[in-house]
Amino acid sequence: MTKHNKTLGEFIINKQSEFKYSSGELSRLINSIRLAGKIVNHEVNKAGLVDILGAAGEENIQGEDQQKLDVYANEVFINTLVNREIVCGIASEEEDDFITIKGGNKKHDNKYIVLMDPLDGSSNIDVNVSVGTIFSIYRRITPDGTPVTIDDFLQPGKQQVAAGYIVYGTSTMIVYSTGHGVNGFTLNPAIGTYYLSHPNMKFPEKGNIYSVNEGNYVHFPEGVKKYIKYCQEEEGERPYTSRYIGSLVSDFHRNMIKGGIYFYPSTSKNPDGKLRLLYECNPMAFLAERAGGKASNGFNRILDIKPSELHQRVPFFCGNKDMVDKLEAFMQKHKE
Ligand code: P6P
Repeated sequence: MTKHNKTLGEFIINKQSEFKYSSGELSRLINSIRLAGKIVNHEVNKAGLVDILGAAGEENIQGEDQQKLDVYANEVFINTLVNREIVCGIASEEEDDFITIKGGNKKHDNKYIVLMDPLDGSSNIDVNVSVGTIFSIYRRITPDGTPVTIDDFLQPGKQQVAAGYIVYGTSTMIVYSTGHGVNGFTLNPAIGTYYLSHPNMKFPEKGNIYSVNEGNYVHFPEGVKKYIKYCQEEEGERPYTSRYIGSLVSDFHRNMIKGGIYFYPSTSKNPDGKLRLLYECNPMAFLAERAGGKASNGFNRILDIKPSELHQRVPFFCGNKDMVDKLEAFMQKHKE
């Protein structure tokens, strides 16, 4: 009998019993993300061929030119989630405000909300570098059957019931956790099926890759500057190497497999950092901790932060626990 790698669908069914609320809704939610990811993957893969590149001429709330694929990916994920009537609310980097969703009986009777960055790293699209989708799932906290409120979206990251990303790279992968370990699935595009390729992903014990945009060096806090110099000058053979793809999902994914730290500190242009707490930092922090890593804002655990607004930014340091610990020590020592 040929070796049969478990498909994502089979995995979800097997893990059903582990979900906090095993009503099957979370399974259906993960399945809808799986489908939307395949649709977006198809467009991303042919982006170079179809006139889908370049700014769509609109700006999103981030004040950034929207790439057509950003807009497209946002619509695909929202439509897939709405059509399957699984969630009662959605927040997206591409939407100024959260979206309230009614169920089939025109009531708000679904349990879950999704926050997402539908196409992170979109500035890399034109240069054929990997991009990704990041998603974060919570159970609503306001009464079932009522319209969601902002309070449902401003929960601390430790309340997430699931989180993950899809990386559209040399191969397309979905990596996610429902709280019990992190598992990676690789898409076989020939048949449109994801197969379990990276079971129970964990950061290696030690890491030696640091990922940061050193172009911002002069604007970094003193502790970050000291850490970068530490990486560059530690005695003995050069123990560290610098890798920065400019796509959070890709840098994080590589660091989780090879060992490393990704950081986007505060800078003069972004005094609170560039990354968004709710749909970039919290989901990646959820995965990092379940893969044995750590995620911090330089001083505090990311997942403990109580959000105050939908699109708030935070400084973000995430990866091997020993590397984040070291960076936090420098931040503490050189606190301004
Ligand atoms: P910079 C992409 O826009 C993103 O949000 C992350 O995916 C990436 O790590 C970072 O910003 C890149 O920002 O300022 O280094 O180009």
